[in-house]
Amino acid sequence: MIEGKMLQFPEGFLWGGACAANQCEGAWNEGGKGPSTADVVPYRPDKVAANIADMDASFAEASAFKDPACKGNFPKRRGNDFYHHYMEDIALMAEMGFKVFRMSIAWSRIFPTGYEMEPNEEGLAFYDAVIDELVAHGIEPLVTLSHYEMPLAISLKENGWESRGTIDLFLRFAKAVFLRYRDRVHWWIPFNEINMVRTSVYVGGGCFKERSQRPLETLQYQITHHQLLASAKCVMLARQLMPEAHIGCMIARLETYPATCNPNDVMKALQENQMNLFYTDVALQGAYPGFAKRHFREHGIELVTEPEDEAILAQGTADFAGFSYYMSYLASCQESAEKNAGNLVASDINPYLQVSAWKWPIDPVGLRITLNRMWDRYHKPLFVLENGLGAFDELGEDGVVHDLYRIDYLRRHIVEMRKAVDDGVDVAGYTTWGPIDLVSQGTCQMSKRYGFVYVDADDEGNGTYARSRKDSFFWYQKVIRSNGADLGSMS
Ligand code: BGP
Repeated sequence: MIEGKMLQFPEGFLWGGACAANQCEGAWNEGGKGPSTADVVPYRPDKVAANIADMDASFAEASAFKDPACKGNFPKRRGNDFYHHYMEDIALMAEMGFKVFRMSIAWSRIFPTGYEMEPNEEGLAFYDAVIDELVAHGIEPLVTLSHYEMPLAISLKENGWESRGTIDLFLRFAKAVFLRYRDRVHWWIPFNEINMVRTSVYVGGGCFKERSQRPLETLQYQITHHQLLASAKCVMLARQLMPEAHIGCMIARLETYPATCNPNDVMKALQENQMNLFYTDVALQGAYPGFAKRHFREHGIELVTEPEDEAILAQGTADFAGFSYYMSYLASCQESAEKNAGNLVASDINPYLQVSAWKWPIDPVGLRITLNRMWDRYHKPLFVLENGLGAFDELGEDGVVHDLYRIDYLRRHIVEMRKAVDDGVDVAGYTTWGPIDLVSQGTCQMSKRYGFVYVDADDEGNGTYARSRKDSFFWYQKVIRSNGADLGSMS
């Protein structure tokens, strides 16, 4: 029987928030942790994410190993000090009613250089405490293994993910954390935004461009090949060690529209969407799609592979497709002079969309489009793993942040997600980015805030790091309590 459906989220829908270890934990050299690739990224407010700097190996080495006084401003060494505030932060998330918390595990907290044979017990114990606290509050942990960081020692020795040897080192890390947390963690993702490598081989792949002999695009896809293999091997290992767990994959979804109805623009948009979905295609369907092989041929990209690779990719397919969604993009055959900024890549200006203070276009309908598009393609559960508005927040005279702009942004996106559910799309959950203010990935600013909870810290690390609830805190609490039925009124 075909029934008219109601606009509502399914029971058990996973509402929550997401963060990354290197943007929130701080304590970069405590608890036996080794330096990571994120610890050497300096403050760079002038950079937009589309313009992420690649890293110079000698600078990275000097700032991590030869500057024990930590001179310079490296905000990811501080994060929002979650390492010392996790109990309070989890209590705040529980107060909002979180069902899930997406977090990452810093590889260099578990294997400080990446080459140790045994994991660092102090690092494991820290995540034990965090996970126990989440579970005690009825919050499901969803763990990303690699979120834009790796032990700097692997980066320097192997040139990060350019080396095939990094796969085994990563699997050692994955195995240690699977074994330790498998009784309490049922949702896992091997890589955050695995397509980041197309923007920065350093951020996404721990790789120093100048140390590679390969042309840039070949290098990017060689790194990707190793990460896709690692991801597939993680899936296989996880199935063996915890058959009930959900193992996903994740991209930054760059939903791309044709700039005009010129068929050439439409074709360009199609191809850009294909190359964005290439990563989830391989992770979910287990093979390189024809369009990617054609792209490699036409661009002279030759990857070094081993005979067993096809079988590994075919066997280790993921269970669900996770993605971040911040904005949509335009494809045009005309070169446009002016561009907006954006997550991972810059976008041509779409005259129908407003932009954030960082010039990221705001397009809630694009979320419904991308959910439908991904569902049509994969027919596997989807998970919106990141969404949110980076904004300058100011404390009102009453000492509270009245972030109606953030509520408006999130509400519009949730409305469109609800419509997608009504379209028949299977959406497992929604985690907003940075529920407790944290350091920006692209610019390292603390002042680019996404949270429901304000953290008293500035870009230089001054402040008490005290937490306070913004207006959006109480709004999200109602959203969760009503399972998305009560979104307040639209502005
Ligand atoms: C995503 C990353 C996150 C996050 C977010 C917002 O691409 O996975 O780590 O930070 O973008 O970007 P930014 O922090 O640069 O505003």
